[in-house]
Formats: sequence, structure tokens, C-alpha cells
Amino acid sequence: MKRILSGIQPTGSLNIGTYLGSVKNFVKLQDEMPDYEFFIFIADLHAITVPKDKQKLRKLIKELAALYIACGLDPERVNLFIQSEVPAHAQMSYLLQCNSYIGELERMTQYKDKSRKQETGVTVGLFTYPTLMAADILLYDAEYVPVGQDQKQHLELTRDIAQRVNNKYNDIFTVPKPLIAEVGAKIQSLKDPTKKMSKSDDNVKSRINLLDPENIIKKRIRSAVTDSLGTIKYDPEKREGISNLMTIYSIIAGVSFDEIEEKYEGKGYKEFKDDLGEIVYQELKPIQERYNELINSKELDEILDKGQERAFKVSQKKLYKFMHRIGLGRKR
Ligand code: ATP
Ligand code: LTN
Repeated sequence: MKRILSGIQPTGSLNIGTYLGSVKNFVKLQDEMPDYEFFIFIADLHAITVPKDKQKLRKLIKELAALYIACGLDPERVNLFIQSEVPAHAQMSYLLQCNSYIGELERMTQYKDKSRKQETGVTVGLFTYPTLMAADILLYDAEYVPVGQDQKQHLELTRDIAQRVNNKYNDIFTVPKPLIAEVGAKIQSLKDPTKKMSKSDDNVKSRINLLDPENIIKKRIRSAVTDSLGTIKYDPEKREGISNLMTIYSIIAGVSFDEIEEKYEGKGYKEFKDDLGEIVYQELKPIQERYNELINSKELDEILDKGQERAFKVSQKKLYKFMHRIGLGRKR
């Protein structure tokens, strides 16, 4: 069966950037692509490449899993699992490291950015991060990998590694393709619209988290950076702030930029922002209700157990196949 796979790091509460750029797209894909098997996992091994507080990490892993389901992922359609509960990921990552070059990992912009920001020692794990990501994907022979724009370079590296290994060891991996959503592929920070909205940004005002209460949601939108022109016009090159808010509006309300411009012709930011605050709140309300039902439930554990079982089976088989091709272990 053909497969689609993606991972998300438990590095902070889920925000509307990740939701609109990634989760919502997933929910759509599970219905639009019935011939594919879906795997989504919480990339907790990726999260520890930079220092993490134990209690916070544990809480975030479960929170993310519950939120994914609350956002509409159907556990009957999608295998949802926790990366560290499936040992083949770390094992495969090592095997791929032996087929990757220091030079190509050094070129990764995420590594360059994150290692620059790191105050204490930069770990080897941060450097080899892309080989773990390649392992995540290649273990499942994923044909498509839905990601945001920022992950495109890692996907390209995964393809290079897969092709290299295929040439050396007789076509063992499916070469994956990125699936990048067109609109909303990148939601920008509410405080600095030239940067992406990120859960690891120190400024909490830069984002709206899916679990934020109504008053915070509306406050964040009201205080989002725009410009002094005061008109509702989409121009992502010159007017990043208002264009970013229009993107959020467009995806949630399902209307085009032209329709938004028409609706707010002659009106100012206040009216637009008040409406957008309400639209975002109405989108998040049912998600928060479902999340509260799930977070401490047996249902969530059962979903994660089922996901782990399936992921274990598929990944273990691929891992052994590759080990065998390399010449490792005993021949059976
Ligand atoms: P960090 O800032 O800690 O690196 P992040 O907020 O970028 O984290 P990830 O866990 O790295 O979140 O991303 C999960 C998925 O959501 C990825 O496919 C990523 O590209 C996508 N994504 C994250 N932030 C945004 C955003 N602002 N707009 C669109 N897609 C996003
Ligand atoms: N690196 C990704 C998360 C991630 C991922 C993956 C995405 C880890 N493994 C495999 C797709 C496929 C990120 O930071 N967003």
C-alpha cells in the first residue's frame, strides 16, 4: 500500500501556524487520498537535540497527540504514534549516517540557525538530525511527506540519501516527494511578519496557540503588527503584516483574497481584526472541547498503542531488510 507520513516536534504548544500549514492539510488529505495509508508521529527524539525539561517534554508529547485527534485526524485512517516508542527510527538513523556526508549535513540551514542560537554546547544529535528525519521517512517507504516550506531542504537531503543508498544496495527505498500546501504554507509571526510563526519563539505575543482562551486569541490578533496604510490589500512582498492576517482569514473562512478585499473595501484594520479574532476563536472552540475530553482518557492511550503496533511492524521489517542488504547480522 502507498503511504503518506509526517512528524511534528513536541517543542511547544501547537499554534495556528502549524495548524493551518500542516495539521489542517493532513485532515484534508486523509479524506482526499483514500488509497494511502497514513502515519503521523510525535518526533520526540528530534526534540531532545536541544536541551529539554523532562516534565515539560512528557506533557507536550501527550498534549500534541490529543490535539492532533481533536483537530480532526481520524484514528481509524491514521496511525498516530510516538517516535521513541518505535526503536527502528534510531537504528535506521545510524545506518543512514554511514551513508551521509559531513559536508551535506553542514549545509542544512536549520542546523546553521539552531547551532548559532545555542548558548551551551551544540550536540551531535542536532547535527545528525536530518539523518533521523530521513530514517523516519524511508522506514515506511513514504511516497508523500506533507511539510512546511522550512522542511523542504531536509526532504531534498532525504531524497539524495535514498537515491545514493538505492544505487549502492539495489533499490531498497521509495524516494519520497514533499507535499507543500499552496496557501498558508507559511504563516508568519504576529509580531515580526518577516519571520515564521514558531512555537519556540521567545515572544508569546508572536503566536496564537490552539489552547489559548478566547480573550487571549482576540488580544493577539488586535495587537498583531500591520502598517500605517490602513487598507485591507493583499501584498505579501511589501505589506507582510496585513497579508499574513489575510492568509489566516482566507484559510479558515474558505474565502479568496479578492473576496476579503471586497468585503473590507473602505473599512479599517479594527473592523477586520475584530472579525478575524472571532473567526479564529470559532475555529478553535470545538478543538478545545474535544481536547479536554481526550487528554486524560483511556481512548488516547488506545489510539497511541494501536499506532505504535502498526509502526513497529512496518519499520522493523524495513530495518532488517536494509541490515541484511548491508551484510549486517547473521543470514537467516
Ligand atoms: P520550531 O520553531 O521549534 O522549530 P515549529 O513551530 O517550526 O517548531 P515544527 O514542529 O518544526 O514547528 O513543525 C511542524 C510542521 O508544521 C512542519 O511541517 C512545519 O513546516 C509546519 N509549520 C510550522 N510552523 C509553521 C508556520 N508558521 N506556517 C506553516 N507551517 C508551519
Ligand atoms: N523536522 C520536522 C519534523 C519531522 C518530520 C519527520 C517531518 C521529523 N521527522 C519526518 C516529516 C517527516 C520539523 O521540524 N518540522
